[in-house]
Amino acid sequence: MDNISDATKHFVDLRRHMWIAGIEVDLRRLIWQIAVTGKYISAKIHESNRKLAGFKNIYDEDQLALDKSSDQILQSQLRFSGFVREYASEELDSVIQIGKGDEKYYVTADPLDGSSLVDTNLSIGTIIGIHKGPVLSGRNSLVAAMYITYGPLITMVYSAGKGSHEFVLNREGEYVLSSENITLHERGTIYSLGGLRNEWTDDHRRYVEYLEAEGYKLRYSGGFVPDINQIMIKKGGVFTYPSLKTSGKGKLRLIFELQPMAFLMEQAGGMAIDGHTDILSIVPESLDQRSPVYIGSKFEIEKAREYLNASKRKGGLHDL
Ligand code: AFP
Repeated sequence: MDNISDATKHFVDLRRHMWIAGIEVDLRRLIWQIAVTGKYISAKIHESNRKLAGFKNIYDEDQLALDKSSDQILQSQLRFSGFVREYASEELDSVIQIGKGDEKYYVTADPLDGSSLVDTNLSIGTIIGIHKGPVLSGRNSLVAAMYITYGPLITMVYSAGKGSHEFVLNREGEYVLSSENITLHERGTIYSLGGLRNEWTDDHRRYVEYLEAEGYKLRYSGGFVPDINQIMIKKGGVFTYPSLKTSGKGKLRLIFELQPMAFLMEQAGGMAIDGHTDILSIVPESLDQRSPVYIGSKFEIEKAREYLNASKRKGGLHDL
């Protein structure tokens, strides 16, 4: 899609952007509905005043953990939207039908990722995948993805297969276009490293040492959404939560966290692999499936693939 002329860009809100992009009407409405829900979740975060599960609110009612109340807000918004047939969430044990059964879309949600960071006032976020079929299908069914970052500003990045675009929630409560067709550079300058160093495999450790020798700057908050958002908005770098000695599949969940972010990163000209295979090419076998991840600009991800496969090549490491 051509960039909207500068004259109108500052006044392009989310609905107008999706209409100009020619996105299918029900998908436009669903993305809009979820973006609006982000405002309610943000209000819940501020209302919670750092109270989490187990505390009483002012009505002496049990205060739900923020991630559970965020899930309930999403469910209530999507249940009668008319566009969502099934809903899967990190907060639920199974996929639930929340439509009549003839709706077009299936939604995955990490309603509030990084909720353990709320008490530190660090940024956290919501991650959404929108599928045209059952959600355990990876690239074959994913048609859109978005994340909302609750930080000093509320920002939202979405893609429906025509580039990744960032919007900022303004004082009037409108999502206004701030960065259209985000395009990552070939390589970046930041790296974001999950997992305990003493649990890293040798190949992963050698990859990290390479990045450090190249002068990459460490940026890691413990929140997947802001850590990915930083690579998206700075247009390069790598986030990794690798396979660990004690947990071969790493920590992050394939359908709720990794595949939506992989979709957005690929739409921005980046890549996402598990060390060998594209994240989006993995067909999930269960809702709770986890995967190692290397996600960001192409240079760093291809370099990761080289290091992660080094020990498989005869004679071990070559000059990489
Ligand atoms: P919480 O949702 O429990 O805060 O976990 C956040 C997360 O799933 C993801 O957002 C981070 O990238 C990752 O965990 C951080 O994990 P470590 O705490 O092991 O660094």
